[in-house]
Amino acid sequence: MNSVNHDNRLKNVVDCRDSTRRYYTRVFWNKDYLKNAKRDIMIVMPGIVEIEKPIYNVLENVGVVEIGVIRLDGTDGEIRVGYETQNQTARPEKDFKPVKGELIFGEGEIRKTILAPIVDDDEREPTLQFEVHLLDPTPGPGVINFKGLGSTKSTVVVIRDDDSKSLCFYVGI
Ligand SMILES: [Ca+2]
Ligand SMILES: [Ca+2]
Repeated sequence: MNSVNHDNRLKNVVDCRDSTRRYYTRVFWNKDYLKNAKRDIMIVMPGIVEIEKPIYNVLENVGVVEIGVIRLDGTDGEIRVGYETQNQTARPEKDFKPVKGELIFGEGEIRKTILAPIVDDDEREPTLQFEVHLLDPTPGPGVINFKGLGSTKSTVVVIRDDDSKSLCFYVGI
């Protein structure tokens, strides 16, 4: 249970768990504020946001990797989250196109996608990888108690080469 002092309309904010062990939040408004309010209890559940899978395995010729970003444990109000690719063994522009941006989840929206283009070449290469990170989770106007990112804050995109079959080895007798 957490007391909240930064907003004098609020009496209390209580973190709860439902039968599926998901968190939600009940917000109790002050009586003074409630003189003109219709309900004495509002449930405000902006949820959390995280990447759908911790790893994406793709072939080099996939074209574009579609990375799911999901909103869990509530869909009240608008929330925003930034994203950015981070190089590892995969080289920007040569192996993948770096992307960076912001996703906006409107009220009720539970899934967005990040599109990360993969570069197909004719070279034989080892398996390469890069990461996609979520950053700067931000509640929209009027949204309180946004818990930000869930446990899967980043993902690894593993790119397998598709050119090795063009290499032939002949063993002479
Ligand atoms: Ca190729
Ligand atoms: Ca290749």
